[in-house]
This record gives sequence, C-alpha cells and structure tokens, in this order.
Amino acid sequence: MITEIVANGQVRIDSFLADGDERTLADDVLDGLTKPFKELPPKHFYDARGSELFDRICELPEYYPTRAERAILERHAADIVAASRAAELLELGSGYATKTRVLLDAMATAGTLDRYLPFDVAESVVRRPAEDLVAEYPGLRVHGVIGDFERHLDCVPPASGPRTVAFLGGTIGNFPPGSRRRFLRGIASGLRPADRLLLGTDLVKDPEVIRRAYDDAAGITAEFNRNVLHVLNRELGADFDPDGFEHVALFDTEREWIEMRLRAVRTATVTIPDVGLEVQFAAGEEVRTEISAKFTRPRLEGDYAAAGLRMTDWWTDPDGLFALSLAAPR
Ligand code: AVJ
Repeated sequence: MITEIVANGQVRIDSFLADGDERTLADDVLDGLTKPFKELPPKHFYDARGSELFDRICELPEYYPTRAERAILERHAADIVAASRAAELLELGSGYATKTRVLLDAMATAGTLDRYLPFDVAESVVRRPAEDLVAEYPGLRVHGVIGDFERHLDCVPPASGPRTVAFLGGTIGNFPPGSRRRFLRGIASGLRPADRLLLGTDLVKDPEVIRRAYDDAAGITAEFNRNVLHVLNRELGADFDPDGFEHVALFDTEREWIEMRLRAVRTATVTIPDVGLEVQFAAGEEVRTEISAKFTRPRLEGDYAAAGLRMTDWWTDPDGLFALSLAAPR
C-alpha cells in the first residue's frame, strides 16, 4: 500500500493498486477469450476514453438510469440521511462524485458529516474530487482508496462513526446473480450494526425502453462497447480491428438482464502477444462484454437476505424506473 497525505492533513489517499494490475486484464482476457462462448468483463471498458464515453452515455436521451437516480437522490437525500444517520460516506466506484454532493450536502445539513471515503480504480478519479471536496465542506476529512472493489474491500479503513456504503448507478447489475450475492456478502461482513448499504438498482420495465438505453441512436454505447477492443490493443498489444465488430444489445426476458455483445462481422484471427494468444472469430460470432441486471423489489430483498442484509428503506423515481434502497446487517 502507498499512502499520501495532502491538503493540510485533511485528505489521505491509500493506493492498493500495483504492478499486478495489468495482470488482471491479461488473466481476464486469457480466461474470457478461450471460453466456448467468449466473454470479457465490463470493468475493462473504463480507461480514459471509456470513462468519457460513459459520461456521454449518461447524458443521452435514451439512457434514463442516471437521471432517474439523480431525481431520487435530489428528492430523498434528507430521508436517506435521516434513516442512516451517517457520519461517513464510503462510495464504491465514486467516479467524479457528482451525485455524491447531494448526499454530502444532506449530511452537512443534518450536522452529521465527518468523513468521505471515495473508492475507485482510477487514481485521478479519487484524487481530484478529494481535494475539491475538502475545500467545499469545511471540516470534512477525505480518505480516498484507490483499488479494485472486487479485491480490496477489506483494505478500507475502519469506520469512525455510523457509515453508509454507497454503491450507486446500478453497477451491482454487472454481477451475475451468484457473484452479486457474494459481493453483497462481502459488503455486509464489513458493516457494524449502525452501518448501512445504500444501493442503486435499475428496475424491470418495458424491455424496449431498456434495450434502447443500451443501443442509442447516436451510437455512443456502440463506441463504448468497442472501446474494450481498443483497450486490449493498447494494453496487451492485440491487433483487433474494432470496426470489424458490431454492437449488439439484447434483453434476456427470462433472466431480466440486458446483454451487450460484440459480433464479428467477418472471420477474423486476432493475436494478443502479451498473453500469448491467437484467437479465431467466426463470422457472426459474439463476445459477451456486459450484463446489466434489472431488479424488482422482491428480487433485491432475496439477494439482501442471502447476503445477510435486510432492506430498511426503498425509494423510486416518479416513473418507477430506478430504485435506491438502504440495507442493514441482520
Ligand atoms: C455503469 C454498469 C451502471 O450497466 O447501465 C451503460 C454501464 N453499459 N451503457 C449500466 C453501461 C452500457 C452501466 N453501469
């Protein structure tokens, strides 16, 4: 671990990422592209370009989750803070902390705000808002954690007051059901009785509305999807022709999740020197790049129960598109 203290001791940043980290990309590629049905995990979308494309997705007319979640936060931040009594906010996948300010404001108004702990893989994404926020909120302590929340959850410093762990945006939907419960169990095991999980979940709705959110008319999501191939080219020396792959988004009505895939438009042979792999693609062959599960309240309650949590509160936007819920350890 590398620790750094800045802004007169108000900001501390711990980094758990080291040399091994391209390794997880290499391992994921080696695993995923040698499976009978090829797949790549969605976390590798988010290099600088991917993060920028994702920000543009959030502004798209078709992509409702960001707006719906923000509407819930704006309307219910005070309720969330009253229910959780949080003195500190640990945010997993904090990004640029735009939604976070709504929560921090409500905590400041309630007079409980003490500490913010942004947790993200991207170093700049932890550092920049950390420094801005101490300037904006007098007395706020910021303890940033740079790491992979699938591996470094245990490295987060202990709570010094009632803690709310926020996992927003619906990213929990990226986990298939079994891993989802395992991940929630990992969060639950770090919660003390007064701590809460604040979770954002996209809800089941008209499949066409969901599908369009992942296949926008301007083609931004398609570019975002193909970006993972640019990442493999740059990081692993691969020779993918991203234009040789088309974007596919389909809603699995049985499992109620959206899938994104990349479909080879023609036969291709791709070499990936850094993992010593030569991969064949048949024309029309698909690589699954993301699942994004959609929830109902009973489904989420089932997941919470399986993870040792119980739902204490549930809020949706007026159109019922998205939900925020609070869960407590049982
Ligand atoms: C960041 C995982 C919440 O699943 O909706 C957006 C990613 N993929 N468009 C989602 C995403 C395609 C997004 N999450």
